[in-house]
Amino acid sequence: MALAHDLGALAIDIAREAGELARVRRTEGVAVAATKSALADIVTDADREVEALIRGRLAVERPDDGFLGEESGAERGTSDVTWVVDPIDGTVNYAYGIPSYAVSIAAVIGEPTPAEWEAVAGVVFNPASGELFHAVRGEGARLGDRRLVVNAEPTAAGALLATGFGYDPATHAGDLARVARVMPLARDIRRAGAASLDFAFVAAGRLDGYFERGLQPWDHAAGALLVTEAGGLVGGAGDGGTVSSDLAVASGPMLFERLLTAAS
Ligand code: LIP
Repeated sequence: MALAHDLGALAIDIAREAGELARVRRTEGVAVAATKSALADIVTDADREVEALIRGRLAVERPDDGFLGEESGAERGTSDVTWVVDPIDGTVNYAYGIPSYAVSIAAVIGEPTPAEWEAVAGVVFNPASGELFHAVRGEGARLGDRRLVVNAEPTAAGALLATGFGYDPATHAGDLARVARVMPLARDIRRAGAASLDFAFVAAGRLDGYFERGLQPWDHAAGALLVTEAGGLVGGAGDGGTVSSDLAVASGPMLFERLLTAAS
């Protein structure tokens, strides 16, 4: 699909520029601009500045497309393409200076909701590590130029799994109960603090699987495509087929059903 390939190339170019801005602002010192859904749900001036850069580039390059961003909201376009953007995923890591955060940009076609859209291109770029994960539908997932493949199944020691916890303390008991239900599948659990990188690490075989409740569309739009283009499966609550705020699950094919059942 020539369009998807072109959208992917544009996403990479913009992600690199946006990531460099985020990296520079981090070196200059990061200020919390506001809190959102909970005291722990922060937004920094850099989040807003980086999203403005991304949105501005897209307005020039793809003026008819829609936009759905964590910080500046949604705007429908007149084309069939919507850009789903988390300018700095792993905001709390970013604010604390933990070098595990990413610019996440996805191009989707169709209705701009996770249950309806088809992601056709995605980029997850960690400017602190320089690692740029990218995928175009039908063309595979890559870290730089290296093709990515998920772990088909965990070793006999169990699965190395990642998860996360919501910003609202009232959700922590349920999230911890979910970890307890999943633990019999695991050799260990990682909590890296950036959903897009968790998906990217599943795609790269650095994790056997990932599960989390409470993700927003911009947290998973690009990362889920990385996983499926690397031969993995993604899904969530209900029929298990769609990632949503109720539940996100991603893994290689042999683990997926067990992980989805335990995490549901
Ligand atoms: C974050 C996710 C993380 C999750 C946090 C938050 P943000 O996104 O990447 O996996 O546990 O609650 O949703 O807020 O840094 O863009």
